[in-house]
Amino acid sequence: MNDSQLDTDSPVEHFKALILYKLRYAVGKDPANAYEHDWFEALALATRDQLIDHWEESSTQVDRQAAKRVYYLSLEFLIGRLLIDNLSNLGLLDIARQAMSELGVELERLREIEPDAALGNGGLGRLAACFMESMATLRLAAHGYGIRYEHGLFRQAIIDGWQAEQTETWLDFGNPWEFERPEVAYRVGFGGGVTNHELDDGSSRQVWQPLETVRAIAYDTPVVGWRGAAVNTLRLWRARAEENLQLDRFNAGDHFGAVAGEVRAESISQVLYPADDTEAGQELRLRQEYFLVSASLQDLLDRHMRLHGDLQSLPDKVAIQLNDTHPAIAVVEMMRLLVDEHRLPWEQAWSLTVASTAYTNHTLLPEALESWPVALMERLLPRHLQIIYLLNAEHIDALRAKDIHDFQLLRSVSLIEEDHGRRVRMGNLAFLGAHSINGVSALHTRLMRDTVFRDLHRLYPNRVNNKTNGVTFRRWLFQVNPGLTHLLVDTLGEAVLEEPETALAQLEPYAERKAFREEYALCRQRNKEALAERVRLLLGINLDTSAIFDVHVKRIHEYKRQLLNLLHTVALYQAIRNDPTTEWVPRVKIFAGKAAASYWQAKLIIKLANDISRTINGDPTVHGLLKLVFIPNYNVSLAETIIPAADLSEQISTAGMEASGTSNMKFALNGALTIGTLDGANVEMAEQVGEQNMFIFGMTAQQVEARRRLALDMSDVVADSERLQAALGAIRDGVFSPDDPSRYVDLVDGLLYHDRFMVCADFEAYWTAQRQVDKRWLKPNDWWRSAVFNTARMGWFSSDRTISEYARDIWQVPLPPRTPPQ
Ligand code: DL6
Repeated sequence: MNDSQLDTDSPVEHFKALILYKLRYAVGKDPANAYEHDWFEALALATRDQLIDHWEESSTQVDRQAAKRVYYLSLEFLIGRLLIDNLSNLGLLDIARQAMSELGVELERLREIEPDAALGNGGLGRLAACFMESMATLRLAAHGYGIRYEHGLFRQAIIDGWQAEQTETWLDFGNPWEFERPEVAYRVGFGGGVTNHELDDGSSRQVWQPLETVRAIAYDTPVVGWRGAAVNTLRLWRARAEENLQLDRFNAGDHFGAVAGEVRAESISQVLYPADDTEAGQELRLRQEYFLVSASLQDLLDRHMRLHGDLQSLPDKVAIQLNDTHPAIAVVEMMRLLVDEHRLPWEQAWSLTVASTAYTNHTLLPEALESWPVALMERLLPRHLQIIYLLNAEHIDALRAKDIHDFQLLRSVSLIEEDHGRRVRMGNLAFLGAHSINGVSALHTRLMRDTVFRDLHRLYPNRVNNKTNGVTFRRWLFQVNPGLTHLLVDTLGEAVLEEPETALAQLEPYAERKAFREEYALCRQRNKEALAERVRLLLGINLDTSAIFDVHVKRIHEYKRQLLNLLHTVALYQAIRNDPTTEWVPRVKIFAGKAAASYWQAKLIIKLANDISRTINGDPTVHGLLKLVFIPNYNVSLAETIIPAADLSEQISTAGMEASGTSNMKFALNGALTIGTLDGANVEMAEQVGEQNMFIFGMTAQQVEARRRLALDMSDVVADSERLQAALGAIRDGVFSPDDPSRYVDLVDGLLYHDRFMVCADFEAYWTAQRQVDKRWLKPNDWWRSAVFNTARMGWFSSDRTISEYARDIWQVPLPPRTPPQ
């Protein structure tokens, strides 16, 4: 379509014409026959068109300035839906709404049609998505590299109270945001052997001859910043076989065998996080990690050579950030590419690698610290194992040369774990190969220095640094809470939209104004009604929106202590039943979250939540006072409805175990009060909003450590609390599971005698804090004052702040000045 066909002064008319054009010529439909999905696609394509010129300009400008680029390598990008994100960042939301409405289609309906791109498990993947948006907003030249999983995180169905995993199919109707780039393809090898080639100059060279090669094909999605500031690229790789169909085998009648290679190759990008409780699952996971890393490094080195022509400048032009250890094999692959392919001397290759690479740690949980069996690595990546051995030998020799001979220390900093079968430690590898190792909250970083990386930190004291997480306010305030955003803009002006980090602080005095508090509470009431409606449609349960919405949504994990909240629910239920005449404060307990498919205990916790829900919700004695709902299939979109509707945010992990948390920030930003432990970023939230505006309870990380050393048997603690005894007793005796009375015997015994997560130990403190919640709720002025304060003080938790710190301290990339909106 040429411009004259679109020549109209009205932006709405113009956009309408674009949509109709896409509907006709890209989707192949006319308005009379278009389904809602056709309209969604036409709108998405019309929106994407608005990004292209800017995308081109952003990248040309970076090339022209020969600027440094950030490469964010992550096995996960939990993107969610993109339609509203893109429209809103482009400033087209109202125009699109009006255009669609004039075409007879509600934008809200189309929003719901878009599938969630669930290419991540939880906080780590969502952080990567927030970072991508912030980097574009800050006009920092960045590429995200990930895998284009055919199937994202499983859909959770709740069947008879149990979690059932169902295949997620986000690509069923295609993906209008991406561009397939079949011309951008790299070969990634696996298996085979390494041979030593003597060269004419007397030196030798190792040559890896893989047994199998897979092609990585690029799919690019533009990521636009706020007000269209810049458009960056999220490049996701899809695995394809070298040869799609072995025609000779097919023609010989071996129809399945003819496609076996294709299936094997493509399995790499089939599923996010394949279950790794089998050897085959572990192998596939390592194949995924290496596949992402190899394709991405080949791509970035190609770009670097094309633009700069030499490898010496690599650290000046390239900053590689490893999102956890999942892509840590990058350190070794970079060495392989520089030494074997580009023929750089080993020492030089190593210093370029370290200077270009940085690593973010996201967990201290021993079971989540990756290590790979040496035998698997040898079979799959023989050249990489050689390089790891060489690096390790140099590393240990260098320490000995410095007169460090402490056997325990050498053992602990080695790249190879010798104790439980020989394994390659990916955390140590990432530490050694990076110039910066950062934690994601102040407490987490301190614990990293004191625990997992204690010895490596002593050897390299300047590497560990902290970068407390943040979230993008564009999505987690403006989009999810338009009512509150309008109120903020009416009150504080447009600055809230441009620089919320600073503007929100101006809200503080309004916490003292009753009229403002009432308006604020009204916005939140509307959000609660929207959530209640959603729950009614999903579960057929009516929620009382005047009750406290007490929300615990996140992955189900023992350290996140959904069990502590369930014990509180049972204790409250018993207390109400024992004394129905007391003026109880009505509560709705809202749970949501997925358990890893092979994590039995977490799945049992889901079942328990559903068992308790059935009993409580069916008991007339507590009617109107207590309800529990478990909302199935927690994902980004559901979070977008739940978070702005929460009154109370449950952030109650065992202190020392949650690296940071990011939902804690989203809830507080939207005005929920936090009940939480001094864990992860809760600590810094308490510093920002003041403990008087939160409900902090429980043991500190230090106390947890001390209690663990003392004993995990909690008989003494339980003996001291009748309430806890009664709650545990009811669960153990099958009050909530009459169909299988012994279902929870082991679970309760675990809490009693081996309470690794301090559920019993923190119970009384939690109960007391919950009663403080009730008291504050009964004083609406106090409650809403605290809520407004939470919103006002959350500016620091913007991912723009976090990214600015990464840029300044780790990547050393200057940020362009922020431009005022056009
Ligand atoms: O840093 C993002 C996010 C933190 O907010 C959570 O506290 C932390 O649990 C999560 N870590 C992971 C680690 N998984 N692995 N490996 O998801 O990171």
